[in-house]
Amino acid sequence: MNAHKVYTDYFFDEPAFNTHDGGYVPLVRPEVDEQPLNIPSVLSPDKETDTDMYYTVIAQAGETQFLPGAKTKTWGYNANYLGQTIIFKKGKHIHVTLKNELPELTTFHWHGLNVPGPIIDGGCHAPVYPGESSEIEFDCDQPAATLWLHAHPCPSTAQHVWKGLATGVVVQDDVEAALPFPRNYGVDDIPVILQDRKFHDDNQFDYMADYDPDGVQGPTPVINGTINPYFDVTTQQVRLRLLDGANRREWRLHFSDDLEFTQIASDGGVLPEPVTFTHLMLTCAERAEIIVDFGNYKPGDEVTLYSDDIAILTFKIHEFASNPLNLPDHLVDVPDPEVTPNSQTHKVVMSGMDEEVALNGRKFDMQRIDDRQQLGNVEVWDITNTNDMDGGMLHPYHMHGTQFKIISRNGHAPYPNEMGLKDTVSVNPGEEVKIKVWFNHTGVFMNHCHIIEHEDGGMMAQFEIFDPDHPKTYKLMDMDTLMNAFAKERGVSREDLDMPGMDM
Ligand SMILES: [Cu+2]
Repeated sequence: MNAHKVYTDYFFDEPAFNTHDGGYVPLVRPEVDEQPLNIPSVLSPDKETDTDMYYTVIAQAGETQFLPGAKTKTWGYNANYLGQTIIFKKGKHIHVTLKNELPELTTFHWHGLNVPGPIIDGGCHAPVYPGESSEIEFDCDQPAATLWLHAHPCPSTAQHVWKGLATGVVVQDDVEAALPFPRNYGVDDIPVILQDRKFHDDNQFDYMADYDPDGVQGPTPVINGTINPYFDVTTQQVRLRLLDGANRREWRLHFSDDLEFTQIASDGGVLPEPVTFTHLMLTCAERAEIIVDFGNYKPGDEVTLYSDDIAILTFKIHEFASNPLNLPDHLVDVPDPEVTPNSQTHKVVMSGMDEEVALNGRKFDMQRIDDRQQLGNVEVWDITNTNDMDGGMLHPYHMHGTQFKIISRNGHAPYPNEMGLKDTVSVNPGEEVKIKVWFNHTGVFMNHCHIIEHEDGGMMAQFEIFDPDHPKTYKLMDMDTLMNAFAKERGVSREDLDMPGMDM
């Protein structure tokens, strides 16, 4: 890399940080022994041919030893908490059996995957009932990226994710494989899933006790499901696939010694150019792949990753061979298609806090299609955050089924690490973000704030991507069916369902 600029601030408006929220829960470093960072194992395919890959993903209940003493009751994918990392190769036809071994319905949403909606996408229209399974298949046809799988059963997404239903999904392709990035999984290429939790009596989660309509937080950092984790560094460069998997929390990341690090990828894949930072903020659902170069450290040294001023992950330096970071100035060509002439501009207004949150002034309705875009078109979506109460709050805006390009923030260029593909963009209070959106598939998809309690609270809408030559009708799930199923599965009356948020 040439002499380059090093960015030393978080870009976002400081008054809008979640620390200013009345209900903000500061992180506290837990007073327990250090644990080795959990590295999720890779999900093995059930079967593999030259063209096709077959997997089984099981949503299951289990117990996790987070803290000394009692184990915590948790949920996960092929694991007790979080899940195994799922690796898809671009160009393959993927078959997944989705199995629900939980006591209640859930859905399997592929966050960031360009697949048809609404069933394969796995939003609220695709419940898998307890003891049942369903089969999906799709072509993996998008650039290498760090995506994720999480539950999305409205309006219980937040509770399902809080219990552990989230895991990393990695897409690999030949373009990324040719770049000089670390890619030895578990050694110099590791997922870092950032979450926070509160532990109650007997080390259990108690989502309802912690409920806050602006997003549930806990004081304890939980990284890949590990409390107070450390990672043994045995290579000069380590690639971290950071995912903000928290319901609400923003992570303001920086290392001890203000160590510089280089972002190489965002939500949808590799950035056109590497960007060097000392400080990086991630908001809910965003991903950033960074490379950390430990070349200035010697065996026995420790490097700490902080969020604000709380240590969340320690890197213990061991002997390694010299291998300085040497990235090209240009990494990949990012698709940037022209906006379709005379196409409409879609308006999305995010407003409110607490129970008042809304999208375009309305609450989510599972049977209402709020917007439409023609397949093949590239159209502008104009996302505004009107929320300036008490300084307002950031809303991370997510669209299912696509990776988009950010055009501008309040008429100015996007942040330097927003030049690649994104599926989630955080919008400052009072800001208007224009994005360019196109799709590979038809379907009904959801768009929403990714503070998960806000989406459960109705800050969500639906749009249809249609092909005029092949019109489709969709049988959409309705809230009554879902709520009655939840009530039956939980053995309570519908009025007693602990589902805050959306008007039901
Ligand atoms: Cu929000």
